[in-house]
Amino acid sequence: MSNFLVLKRMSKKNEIRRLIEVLLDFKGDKIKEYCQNKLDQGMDPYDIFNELSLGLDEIGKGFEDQKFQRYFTSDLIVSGKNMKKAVEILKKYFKKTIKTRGSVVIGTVKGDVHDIGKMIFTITLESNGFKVTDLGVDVGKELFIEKVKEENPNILGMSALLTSTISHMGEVIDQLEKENLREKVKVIVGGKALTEDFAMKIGADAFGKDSIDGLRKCEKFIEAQK
Ligand code: B12
Repeated sequence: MSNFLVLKRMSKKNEIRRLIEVLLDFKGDKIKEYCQNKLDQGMDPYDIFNELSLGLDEIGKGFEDQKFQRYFTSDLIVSGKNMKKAVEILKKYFKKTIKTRGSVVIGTVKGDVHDIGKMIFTITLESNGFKVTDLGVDVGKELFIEKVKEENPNILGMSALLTSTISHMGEVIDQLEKENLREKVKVIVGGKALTEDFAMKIGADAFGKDSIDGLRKCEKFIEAQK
């Protein structure tokens, strides 16, 4: 391997190590400093989320590793808290559009409490003119249906990060059909545990691989409804 490649790999490793250090800082001071430094350097807030997500991925992998578990539930908790702090700090830097383009009801499905990705998707939608009603986490099909009836949104969004909870998305879609609501609302799903294939199999209208992809698909729905 050339010296250049070795150096590049080393600096990437160091960057990830630094991200993990920031995400696992128990006091939560380093994340504020990190976000402020990146903003001062002129980095886009969305790119800061993406960079931090690389660190979360590493922590996730180290948690999952059966042979050599490097991270534990406590690390998931601390990194989750720090990532939420980053969301709070960075959300005010997203530009706002005044004109409302459409409405979205969103939630993380039953049994699942992961909400960072959903929050980032929500901020992305809101800063691009969507009115979003966030139902929170661990949302059962009854509440999704009730809110679709009550708010008549253009789009229903569901998030899931656990392979054990993704099936609930299909149950919500089935219930929409049973109650003759399916034609009235577009359904978009997302979250780490999902694939495009799965989304199509359960009858969703779209899968968002990340929040920008999700936004583009929501924009298409609104365009098509005009
Ligand atoms: C932080 C974290 C936690 C925190 C969550 C804090 C919080 N408030 O969200 C806590 C500590 C609570 C937690 C708990 C658990 N976790 Co956890 N967690 C993570 C971790 C490290 C990061 C998740 C995250 O926020 N990623 C960053 C965001 C930005 O990414 P994202 O969610 O994928 O979102 C992006 C896109 O997917 C998309 N998106 C997301 N939602 C939606 C929705 C729509 C509609 C659209 C369009 C797009 C979209 O946009 C986002 C931005 O681009 C992941 C590892 C990982 N890398 O994912 C494990 C991970 C998800 N957890 C895991 C596990 C196993 C658990 C626990 C079961 C652990 C345990 N034994 O207790 C519990 C389950 C609790 C529960 N019932 O939900 C596993 C899941 C494995 C699986 N496939 O099922 C993972 C993958 C770790 C691993 N590799 O093993 N966790």
